[in-house]
Amino acid sequence: MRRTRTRAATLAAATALLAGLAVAPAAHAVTAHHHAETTLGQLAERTGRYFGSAVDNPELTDTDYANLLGKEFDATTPGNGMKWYATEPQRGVFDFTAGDEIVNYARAKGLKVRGHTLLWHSQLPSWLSSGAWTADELRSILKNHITQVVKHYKGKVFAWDVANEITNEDGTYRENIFYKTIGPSYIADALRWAHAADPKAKLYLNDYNVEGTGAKSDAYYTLIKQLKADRVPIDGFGMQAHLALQYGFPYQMRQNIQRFADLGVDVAITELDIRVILPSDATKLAQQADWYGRVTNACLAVRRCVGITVWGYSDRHSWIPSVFPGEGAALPWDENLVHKPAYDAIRNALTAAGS
Ligand code: 9MR
Repeated sequence: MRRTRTRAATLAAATALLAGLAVAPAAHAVTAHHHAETTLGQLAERTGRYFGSAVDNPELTDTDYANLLGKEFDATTPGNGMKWYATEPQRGVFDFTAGDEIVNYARAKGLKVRGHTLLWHSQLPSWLSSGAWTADELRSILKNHITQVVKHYKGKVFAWDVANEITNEDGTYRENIFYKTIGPSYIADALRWAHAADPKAKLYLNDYNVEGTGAKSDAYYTLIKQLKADRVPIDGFGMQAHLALQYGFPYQMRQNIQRFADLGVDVAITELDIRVILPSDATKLAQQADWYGRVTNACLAVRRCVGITVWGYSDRHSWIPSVFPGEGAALPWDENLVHKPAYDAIRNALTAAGS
């Protein structure tokens, strides 16, 4: 919206003057209106992308937080609600309460939902992680889990992180329970089972420390190339992007996104946050803003980078302080739901790309 005054605004200002009121508040209201009109989600949509935020179930009871999330974003990912411990707490007994709660919230707010995650080494129910399974048993457990969960959310989840964090930093396969019991074939099978359960859902592999070029992203490049050659249904690569100022910006991020796109898959930034060593200050927040802008621009530069999701949007709710004591302030809004410089950097990048 341009800031030129409409005839109606001029008339309103004149009326206000006549009524003895100051004009300044009216000008302020125009600015506020301008912000209310274009959300990050809408700006992303103008570029053919989405801009999402993760949400964890308990956060839905934080009304201000849930309302702002629903207004500003056009996509969401459950932080925990669709993980194995939540969806199949006992063998063959499924519980979709937490995931459904987020899907229903998302529907009410008009957000689309990324599903996270069908298979991960972490947050498994103890019946599964402590069991001694043969390869055949575990294969059928995995197949049933994926089939039930993906069928339940068919048409409600547009993309799934099918396999999460399946490689080590050096690019070798992570020795999770599935790898140790079944071997590496579990990855292609998981993708095939998910595809059979919902042929329209976009199926992703997802990991951290893969935003730049290096041994770990090289391993995914080789794996996805092979999966494509074998005609395994793989649609996308998720780069979590849990970044930290003290470790430097990912090396050649745009080129890295591009090389995956060139394999014929989509790329998504799935769990973006950029933590700082506390206390944060203006210098750190400025650098953080620069990085948020760079990540956004790296995605915007590649046609097949389809969207960005922040892992929560406010420092009020973040996984970081409990996992990395002394670090945090990683998100574009502060604890009071006030924008930080990072918000403006994202907004500016999206605006420039969409105009
Ligand atoms: O945000 C999630 C947090 O609430 C959980 O305690 C944590 C458990 O490991 O998982 C967090 O989300 C993770 C995501 O599922 C996978 N990538 C790393 C995320 C941060 O740990």
